[in-house]
Amino acid sequence: MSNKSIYRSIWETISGEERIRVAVLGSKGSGKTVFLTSLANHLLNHDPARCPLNGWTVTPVEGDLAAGSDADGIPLYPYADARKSLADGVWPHKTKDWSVLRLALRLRNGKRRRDVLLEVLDLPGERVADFPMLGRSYREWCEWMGHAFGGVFGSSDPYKAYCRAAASAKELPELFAAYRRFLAEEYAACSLSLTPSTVKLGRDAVSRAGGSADEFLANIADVPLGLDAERQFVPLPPACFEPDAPCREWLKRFERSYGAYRRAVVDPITDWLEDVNQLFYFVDVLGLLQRGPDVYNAEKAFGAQALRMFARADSANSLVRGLQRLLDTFIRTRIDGAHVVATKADRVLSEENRTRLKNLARRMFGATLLNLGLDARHVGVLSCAAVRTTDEYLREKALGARLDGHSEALTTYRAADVPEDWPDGNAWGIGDARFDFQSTFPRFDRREDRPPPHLGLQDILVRMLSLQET
Ligand SMILES: Nc1nc2c(ncn2[C@@H]2O[C@H](COP(=O)(O)OP(=O)(O)O)[C@@H](O)[C@H]2O)c(=O)[nH]1
Ligand SMILES: [Mg+2]
Repeated sequence: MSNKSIYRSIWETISGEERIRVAVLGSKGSGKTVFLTSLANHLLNHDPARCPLNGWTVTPVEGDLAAGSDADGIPLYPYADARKSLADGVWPHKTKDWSVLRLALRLRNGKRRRDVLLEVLDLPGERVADFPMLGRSYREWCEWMGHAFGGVFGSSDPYKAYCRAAASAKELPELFAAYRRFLAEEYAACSLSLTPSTVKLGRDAVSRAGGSADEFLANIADVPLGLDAERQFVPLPPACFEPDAPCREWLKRFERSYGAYRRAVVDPITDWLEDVNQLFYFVDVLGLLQRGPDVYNAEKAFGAQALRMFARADSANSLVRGLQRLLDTFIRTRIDGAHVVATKADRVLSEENRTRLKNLARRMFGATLLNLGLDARHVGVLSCAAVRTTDEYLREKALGARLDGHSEALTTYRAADVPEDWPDGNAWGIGDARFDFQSTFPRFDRREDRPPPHLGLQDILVRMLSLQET
């Protein structure tokens, strides 16, 4: 048990309040922020008819919905703003900073009563790419980068080219230019593992993109590879650790800059995560079907890496232990549940399609989940729509939804079917017409005491709050 877990147990004994810490992770656009808003709305205004929880009812404990930041300086999730945006019929803006939703709740079921402090993390997906820095010295991180891009997640030619350039680089600008080139090529190949992640999403909340490698490269040309221009760092290949390698002179400098970056950007988040007991990894299966095999591969690598960070340290499974030694410094959590959630399930018609959605997510991450070393009853794959934006006309095999941001009018359209398995890579391209799942606009009532319609939110809540029938 970590020190933190001991503190938590003591706190729970004194206060009679359980603390449940939840990490919601997933790549950009997988639906985390919308989920948090709907979840908070339902818990603050629980209506068992809208969200049945095995006989439990939830009421918020008065006065604990402070805005701003909590005692540790962690920003609190801007629930009111996000809800207002959704009630205005627009999706929330992209998440630029991490934040925590904190809800003090009283749960009742007959004579049973529980007081729960629920804390849920909302994290911009980009930051997950920095997690491998956790617990690693600069040198260990360099080794990890070599492993990760040199075979474990697929062999990266741009990384090999970068290593060759680094070994012969004479000046820092030359070295940094070579690393930026590598980042740009990875970006163009849809990789989600761009680190340091502030290149993609600055701490000033500026997000950078581009249509091609060159365009992305132009957009990051002046962005520091580290906290600022004076504290830049890049991984050095093994050749640079040889006694008389010229690039060795940069070692000390990079060690310092790397340490500063880790302390400022990575450690606060991973410290928080150390005390997590429930993990939900979100995946936008429908988006992947639309975007083709490159994005699928990138998401699979990214998700597996994120999930494995939470593997139980004491896992009895030797495969897990072997993997951890090889590539992960993992988060020493007390985690006891991990779920993968296929989101936006309201964009398809019927239970059958939603089951297929779940199956596709299981094919991607099922094996990784089982290997985390958790009790099999506490891992699983679910599908969900945090807000249901469509009406279902089963007989016509059609959906009705607002497809246009400007009008209130509903459009009725034939919804595409989810395939039974991931398509064959060669016969699956970007924008494949078979996977035309429409984007819709949110439906939140202006009245806050009417939480939004949803699909399957209760299944997530039951697991998150441990409300399973006994
Ligand atoms: N139809 C539907 N679309 C959703 C739902 N949740 C998210 N979306 C879509 O996915 C986008 C990204 O959601 P968001 O929560 O911001 O993703 P995040 O980057 O993981 O926080 C939104 O702008 C919506 O277009 C949902 O429950 N139903
Ligand atoms: Mg977000």
